[in-house]
Amino acid sequence: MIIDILTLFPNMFVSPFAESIVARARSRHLVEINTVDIRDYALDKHQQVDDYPYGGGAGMVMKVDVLSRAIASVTSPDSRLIYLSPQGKKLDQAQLGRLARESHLILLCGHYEGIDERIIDLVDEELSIGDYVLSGGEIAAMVVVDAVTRLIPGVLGDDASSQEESFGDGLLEYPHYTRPRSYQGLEVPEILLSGHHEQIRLWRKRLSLVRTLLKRPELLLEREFDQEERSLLEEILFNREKTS
Ligand code: 4GX
Repeated sequence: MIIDILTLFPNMFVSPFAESIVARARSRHLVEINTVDIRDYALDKHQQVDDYPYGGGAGMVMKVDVLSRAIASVTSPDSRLIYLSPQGKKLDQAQLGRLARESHLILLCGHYEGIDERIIDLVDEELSIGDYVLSGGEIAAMVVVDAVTRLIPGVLGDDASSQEESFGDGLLEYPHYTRPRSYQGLEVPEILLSGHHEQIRLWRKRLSLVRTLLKRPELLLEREFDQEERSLLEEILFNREKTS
């Protein structure tokens, strides 16, 4: 996948994408991440990228001609242009799964009061990372790149680690433990030391269900349950042994 990021602050992306999983995915050529400095497409002698809003009011608006040239410089037949904004559809793991199947994403980072509305006509989709106001789209773009990259086939180990964890299957993660077995009187649950893989799997599934029920019950409404999960939920809710 190719990801082009259009920004006035390309330096902001250097270290976040030079570390950890994203850096490794880049060096293995599983993802190519480029930043484009929008200011390079301001052609006047002051390299002006923003201007006063028509109609008056506070703040500045990013200029349509500058943005349009910056976008054209990276557009390809299969690129998808995404504008990060609080007015967008809320990002979730399902949206990310969809983005991870694209071959070329262009992320447009707005600043000031936003972009000239005429650019919205060129945008394929508007995405929000949450209902709060950032000072620019850069950090939102970093969130998208990080969360999409780890879904690209081959980026994580070939185990089920991207699917198994929180939200991958619509439930919160079960608790994890590593050595030492006993720490200041706090013990690792006995079942995890037992070597009974099937019982461990069921214990983990039960704890995922309990956690989700207690911490994020609304997630359960968006999810279907298989027979095993129904039986575990019944056991959790009514303290009964599993029936069917
Ligand atoms: N999820 N921001 C966009 C510029 C802006 C201002 C007004 C449209 C209208 C954000 C978010 C976010 C800050 C990025 C304002 N655009 N982006 N920027 N929440 O808060 O994605």
